[in-house]
Amino acid sequence: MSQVPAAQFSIPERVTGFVEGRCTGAGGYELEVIHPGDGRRIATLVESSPAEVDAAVRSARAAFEDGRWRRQTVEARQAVMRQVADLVDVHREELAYLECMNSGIPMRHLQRGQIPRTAHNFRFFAEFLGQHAGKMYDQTEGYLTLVLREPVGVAALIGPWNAPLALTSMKIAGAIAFGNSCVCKPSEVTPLAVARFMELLVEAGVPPGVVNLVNGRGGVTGEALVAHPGVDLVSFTGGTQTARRISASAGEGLKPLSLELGGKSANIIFESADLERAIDGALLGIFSNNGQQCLAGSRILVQRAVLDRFIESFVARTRRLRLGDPLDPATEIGPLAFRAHRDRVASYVEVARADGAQVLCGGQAEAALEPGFFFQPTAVLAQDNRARVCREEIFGPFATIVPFDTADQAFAMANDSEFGLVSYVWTDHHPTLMRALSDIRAGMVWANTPMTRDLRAPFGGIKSSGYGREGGESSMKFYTYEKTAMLPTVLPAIPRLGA
Ligand code: TXE
Repeated sequence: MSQVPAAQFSIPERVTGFVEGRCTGAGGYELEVIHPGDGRRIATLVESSPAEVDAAVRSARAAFEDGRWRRQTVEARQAVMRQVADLVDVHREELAYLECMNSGIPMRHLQRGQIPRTAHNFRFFAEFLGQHAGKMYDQTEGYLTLVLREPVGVAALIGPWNAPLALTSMKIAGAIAFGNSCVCKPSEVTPLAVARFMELLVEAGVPPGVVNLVNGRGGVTGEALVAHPGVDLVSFTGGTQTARRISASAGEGLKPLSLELGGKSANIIFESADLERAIDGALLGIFSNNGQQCLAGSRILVQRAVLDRFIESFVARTRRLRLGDPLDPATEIGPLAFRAHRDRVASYVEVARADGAQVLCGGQAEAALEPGFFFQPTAVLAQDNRARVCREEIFGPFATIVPFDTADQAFAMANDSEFGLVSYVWTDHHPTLMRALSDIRAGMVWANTPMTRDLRAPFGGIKSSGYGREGGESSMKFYTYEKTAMLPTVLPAIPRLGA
C-alpha cells in the first residue's frame, strides 16, 4: 500500500445547521458521524429540530421576499457564482478530505471527479444564466406577448450520501442561479463537506439566508422540511422508498417535485464490440464510487459468443482492484458509506445463490480491513434476468452478469426492469447502436463510452428511477415559472362598458 498522507485538515467536533449565514443551535438530538474506513466516530451531528427547520425556511423566505439576491443584476449573481467555484478550487483538498473521511469515497475519485464537478456546477450555471433567453410572440396583431421566467421561491434540496457535495451543489447552483432561496438537507450520514461548503458560499458573497442548511434524520428533519408550508418546491436525490414518502407529503402541499432515484441499469456488450474497451467501461461502470452510484451499470448483459472471454478478463481485473484506505491515492475501492449498508450489500450474495447465480469472485466483507465497512468487489453470473440481483438495486461493488443471444433479447431484458435511469451499450455495428438508442427505455444511453455528463443536457430517469430532470434548461424549467405579459404595440380601443 502506498503512503497515506497524514490528516492535514481539521474536522469540526460538532456539526449543526447553518441559517442566516451562521451555525445554529448547540443542543438537540445527536448522531455520530463515522469514518467508514475504520468505524471511528469523527464528529457529532446535532440534529435540526422542526423548530430549527422552521427558522431555516423563514430565513430563506425573508431573503426571497426582500430580494437581496434575486433582485441583484445577472452580472452580480454570475460574479458571485464564479467566486463560489473559485473558492471550491482553492479549498479542493480540504473538501476532498472531509468528503473522503465521511463517505469513504476514494480520494482519487473525489480529486478527479466530484470536487471539480462541484466547482463546475457553479461555473456552468453562471454561464447559463447569461445566455438563456425568454420568449416573445408577435403574431397577435397589435401586441407583443412576452414570456418571462421568474424564480419559484424557496426550494427544499434533499441530498444523498453517495456523492454528497457534487449532487447537493448541483441543486444549490441550479436553484440560486435563477434567484430562488433554498434550504438544504444533506444525508445525516455524510454532513461534513456540505456544512463546510455553506461557509464558502457566504465567503463568496451569497447573501446570508439565501442558502440555509438543516441537518438530521430524514424522518425528523427531512419530513419537517418537505411538509413546511413555506417551501415552494422540492428536489430530491435518494432511494425509491423514501421518494414515495416525500411524494405523498409534497403532493399534499401541491409542491413541484423532482426525483432522481436509483437504477438497475443495463450495460449491454455485443459480440460486435471492441471487447477490451467494453471491459474497461464495465469495470468503471460498476466499481467507481465504490459501486454506490445511481448510474452504475450494475446489470452487465453479455452476448453469449463473447461471454467466456468477458468473464475471464472482468473477473481477473476485479480481483486486482485495490481495496483499502480511501485517503490513499492508489485506492480504487474504499469502504461502503455505513455499516448497515455494507451488510445489506453483503446479504445479496446469499440472495444471488438462492436464485441459482454463480459467485465468480469476491462475495465477502473484507475481514482484513475490519472494523472498516469494506466489501470485496464481487461479480456473479445470473441465469437470467428474473434473479433478484438483476431486479433490485444493490448499490455497492457488486456486478451481475447475464448472458443473452440476440439483440431483441438484450433490449427486452434491458427494459424488463422496475427502473429506467441510464444504460450503456457497446458495439461497433452501427445499426445495432441505432436500435439501442431508439429501443432502450431509460433517461440516458451511453454508446461505447463510460459515464460522462454534459450539464447542458437533461439528466433523470423514468419509472421507479424518478421523474424530473437536472441540467441547464431542465433545471431552469424546474426552478422558475413562466409568466406571460402582453404589451400592446399601439393603444387598443377599449370597449366602454356602462358609458
Ligand atoms: O437513502 P434515502 P437510503 C438508493 C440505494 C440505497 C437505497 C436506500 O439503493 O441502497 O436507495 O438508501 C433523506 N423525508 N439510493 O434509504 O433515505 C435522508 O435523510 C425527507 C440511490 O439510505 O433515500 C437523506 O438526506 N427526507 C441514490 C436522503 O433522504 C428524507 C442515493 C436520501 O436518503 C426522508 C441514495 C423523509 N421521510 C440511495 N427519509 C441515488 N439516486 O443516487 C430520508 N430522507
